[in-house]
Amino acid sequence: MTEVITSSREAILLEDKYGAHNYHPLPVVLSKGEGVFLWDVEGKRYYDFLSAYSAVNQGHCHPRIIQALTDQAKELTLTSRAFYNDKLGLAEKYVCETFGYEKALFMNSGAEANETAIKLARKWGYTKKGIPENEAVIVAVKKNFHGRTTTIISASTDPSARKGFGPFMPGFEIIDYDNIEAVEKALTNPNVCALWIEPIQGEAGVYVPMNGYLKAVEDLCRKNNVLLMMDEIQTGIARTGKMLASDHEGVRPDLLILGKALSGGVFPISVVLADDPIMLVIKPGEHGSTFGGNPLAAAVVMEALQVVKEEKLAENAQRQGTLFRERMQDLMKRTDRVTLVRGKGLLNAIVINDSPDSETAWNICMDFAKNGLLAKPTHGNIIRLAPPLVITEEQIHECCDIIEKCIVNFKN
Ligand code: IF1
Repeated sequence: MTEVITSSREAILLEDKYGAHNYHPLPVVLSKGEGVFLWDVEGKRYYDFLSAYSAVNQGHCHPRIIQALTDQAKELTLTSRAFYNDKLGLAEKYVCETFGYEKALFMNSGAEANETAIKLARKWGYTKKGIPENEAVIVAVKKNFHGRTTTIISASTDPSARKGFGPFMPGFEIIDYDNIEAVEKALTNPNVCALWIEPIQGEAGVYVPMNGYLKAVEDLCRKNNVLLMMDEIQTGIARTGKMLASDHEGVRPDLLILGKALSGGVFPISVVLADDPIMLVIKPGEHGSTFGGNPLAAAVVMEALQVVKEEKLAENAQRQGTLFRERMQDLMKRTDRVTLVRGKGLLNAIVINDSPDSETAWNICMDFAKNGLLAKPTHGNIIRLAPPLVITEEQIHECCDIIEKCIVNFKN
């Protein structure tokens, strides 16, 4: 590499000219990260309140994770699954013991892990539940976000995720989220093999279902012999104040789907966890991936999860999250610009007093950036606020001061 980027403007022009236009980023060009902080190419420091959509829960460039990565990178990075490697089994054991399952199947992206869960659920439906071939139905919910593949967007209700990308994969039924009766009704169809949900809907604007919803859903799945397929890609790994968001209600999914912070944001690692009667329906040759379960990923996963446990990041997310929401409640008393704060642990959102197709949330995020804090709107009137879980109480206060100042002074 000979060319070096020296200004934000240069980097933005370059991406604009040579990169596909599938994103509309905030105009900030980052070149360094450490813990809760990011720096742009001009050297300006920011608090990161996106955490790469909850992939860097452990903080940017966590020294232990980077050490594990570089140590392993010098030994062996990839063998493919045509051969065994000396790290994969250790990582499988570690994730199984951490989350309480009998088997693990590693993939790379979150979308791939969801695809894997879909295949497991369908195959289980045919071989164990006795659903007639090609008739399995997976029940999904409105406003879900599970990834970008053509199968996954077939279950999406977001026009911008779907429009122009059909034809779509059949076999999904879409019901209302946070509605127990809708689940009750949908699961009476004997061809349903799985119910597919996020315990908190991230993309929908950090939508937290009512207390007891997840437990009721789990009970209905058991009663109807339907697999509970839980996408904890964004909510898992301590983000919401417990290792899993499902833990808040003592729910144990049949298929647990994890990604993002499983690697501490170092590179894509995802996994599906299940017990033997489900996982073993897939036989050799029926599913896989060149990179899934590579020794580099195995080393990184173990270290990334150890960091979460040893640094007690779930407990910290719980504590700082409560403090954060208290500060936002105070802010709501002082301005009508913020109408709602919601979330669990350090996965939170504030709702801005404007329409979903306004640019207010975007403009507020631009002010945040000017004042040294990076966050991203989801829809025109919702701002997701999700710092790395290593954030301290003092830093939360400092960040709430920035947020407060920007919102109180904001002018359309
Ligand atoms: C993008 C959203 C967040 C996810 C859940 C699966 C995946 C994701 C619950 C797929 C990914 C990301 C992808 C990112 C934006 C982001 C996102 F706004 F689009 F919805 F976080 F809220 N399940 N979420 O949240 O994982 O294949 O990307 O590894 O730019 O698409 P992936």
